[in-house]
Amino acid sequence: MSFRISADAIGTDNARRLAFLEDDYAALKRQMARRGIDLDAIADQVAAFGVALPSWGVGTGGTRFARFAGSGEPRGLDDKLEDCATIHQLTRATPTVSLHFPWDKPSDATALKAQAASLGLGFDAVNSNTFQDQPGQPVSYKFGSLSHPDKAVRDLAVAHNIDCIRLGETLGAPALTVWVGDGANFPGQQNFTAAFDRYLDSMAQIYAALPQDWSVFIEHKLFEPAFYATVIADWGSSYLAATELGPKAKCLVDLGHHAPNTNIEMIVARLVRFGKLAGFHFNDSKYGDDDLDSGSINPFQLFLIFNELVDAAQRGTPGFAPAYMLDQSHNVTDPIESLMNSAMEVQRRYAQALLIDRAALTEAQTACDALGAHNILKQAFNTDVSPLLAEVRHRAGGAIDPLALYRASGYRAAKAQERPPRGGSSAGIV
Ligand code: LRH
Ligand code: MN
Ligand code: MN
Repeated sequence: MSFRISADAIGTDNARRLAFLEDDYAALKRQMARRGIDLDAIADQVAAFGVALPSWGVGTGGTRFARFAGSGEPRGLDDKLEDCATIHQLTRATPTVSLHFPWDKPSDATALKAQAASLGLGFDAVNSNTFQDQPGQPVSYKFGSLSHPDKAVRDLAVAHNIDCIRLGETLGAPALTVWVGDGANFPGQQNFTAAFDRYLDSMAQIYAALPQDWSVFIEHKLFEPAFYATVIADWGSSYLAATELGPKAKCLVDLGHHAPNTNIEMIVARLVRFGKLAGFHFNDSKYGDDDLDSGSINPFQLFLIFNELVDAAQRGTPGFAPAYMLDQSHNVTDPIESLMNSAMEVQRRYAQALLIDRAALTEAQTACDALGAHNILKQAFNTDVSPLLAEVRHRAGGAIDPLALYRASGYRAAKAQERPPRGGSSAGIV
C-alpha cells in the first residue's frame, strides 16, 4: 500500500491557517478594490492556470560530474506519476505531466492514461529523445540525429519521433516537443546549410505524421552538447524551421536556452505577434542551461514574460494558447519541494501580470512617460499576491501552505521505505 497524503491531513492543516488567510485575503481584496481591481475575478483566472510537470524532474538531477541520489526517489513511471499527483494535490496548479520517451515509454499507453486519470492527471506535450543512444540501437546519434549526414541515422530519429506521436495520441497529449543537440564542436565540422536542410527534411516527415489537431514544438538551445554551433541554436532558426514546416509547427521557449542577459520577453512578444509561440519550458538560469528553480534567480524576468502573455491574451490574439511546462533539474533539493515552489512561482508572476493597469500603461507609453510606465509594471510586481494564491489553492481543495504541509506529512520518509535504492550509490532513475 503506497503512502498518500490524506484529504484529512490537508483539511486539518488548512484549518489551522484559515483565519489568517481570510484576514490577509480580505486586506488584499480591499487594497485591490482601491486600484479598481476585482480580486475575485483575478482569482478565477489564476485558478484556471496550470503548468505541466516534467516527468524527469521528480527524480534528483545531477551534473556531468556527479549525481547525489535523494532518498525515496521514483524508481519508474508509476512512482513518478505518484509524485506528480502529490504536487498537484497540494498546489492544484499542475494538472498535467510532460513525458519524455523512451525514458517514460509505457508498456501499455491506454492503461497509463487511465492510471494518470485516476490520479487526477492528464498529459501535456510529449518529448522525443534523439540526444542519446539507447541500448541495441543500430546506428548512433553521436554526430547528430535529425540532421545527421547518414540517412540511416536520420531515418531512425524520424521513426522515433513518429513513435512518440503515436504514443502521445493514445495518452491524449496535444503536441510533440522536439529538441535536438545536433551541431558541431569544431569550426569546419559541419556545413551549416546542408545540416539545416537535412533537419528540415527530417522534420517535414515528422510534421506529416502529426494528427490533425496536433502541434510540433521546436525547442531551440544556444549550445550544449554542441559547443561551437547548434543546428537550432536560437529563436531565429526555430522560427525559420517552424515557418517552413507549416502552421502546426511552433517555437518553444526554454528560459535557460539563451545567452545571459538575452531579452527573452521580447522574443516572446515577437513569436506571439507572428502566431508562432508554442509555449515554455520554465526554469531559471544564471549562466547557461542551469535548469534552476523557476523565479529563483530572476523573478522579474518571469513577470515580464507574463506581462507579454497577459497583454496578448487581453488583446484577444487569435489562436493564443501557449503550453506552460516546467523543465528543471533539482540537484540539492527535494524535487517535490522544488516543483511545488516553482509551480507557485510561475503562478505568482502570472497573477501579478493580471494586476497591471493596462489602460494606464498604454497611456504612459503613448505620452512617452518612461518612468511612469515602468512604475506601473513595478506596482504590480511589488504586490504580494501570496494570499491570493493561497486562497485559490484553498478553494480548489489544495493546501494553504503546500511546503509546510508536505514537510510535516512524512511523504518522503514513507517513500524512502517503499522505494529502497536498487544498489550502488544512486537510486535508479528510469
Ligand atoms: C535540453 C532540454 C530539453 C530536453 C530536456 C531534458 O536541454 O531542455 O527540453 O528534453 O532538457
Ligand atoms: Mn527544455
Ligand atoms: Mn535545457
